[in-house]
Amino acid sequence: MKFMASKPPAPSPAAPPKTQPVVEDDGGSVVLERRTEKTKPPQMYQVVMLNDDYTPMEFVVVVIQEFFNKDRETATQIMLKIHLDGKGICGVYSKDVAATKVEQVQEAARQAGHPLQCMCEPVE
Ligand code: TYC
Repeated sequence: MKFMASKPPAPSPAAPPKTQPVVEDDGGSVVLERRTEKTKPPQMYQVVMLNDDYTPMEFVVVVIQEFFNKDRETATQIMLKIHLDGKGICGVYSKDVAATKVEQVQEAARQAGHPLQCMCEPVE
C-alpha cells in the first residue's frame, strides 16, 4: 500500500470580484454586500469648429452636413453660430468617433485649401 508523505495542497479559494465586496458575518457565513456604485457612463467628446476669415460659408455648411449628418437648415444655423461667436459645437460622440470626425474635417479642409479648424474636447 502507498501512503502520501503529506496532504496535497488545498486549492486556494477563488478571489471575489473587486466590484462585489465580501464580508464575513459573526457566524462565519460569507455575505455579499449590495453594490451601491454604478458603472459610470463613458466620457463624451464634443467636436468644436472654429471660425476663420477665409473658409467659404458654403464649404462649412457642406462639411457639417456631410460629416455630422445634419440637414442643410441645421448645418447653416451651426455655421452661422460659429461665424458670429467664433466657435460652435457640431456634435457629441465617443472619444474615437469624435477624433475621426476631426480628422475627416481637417482632411477635407486641407484638400480644398481652406484653413478651417476643428478639435474635440471632453463634455463637462
Ligand atoms: N467666417 C467665414 C466667412 O465669413 C465663414 C466660416 C464659418 C468659416 C464657420 C469657418 O467654422 C467656420 N467666410
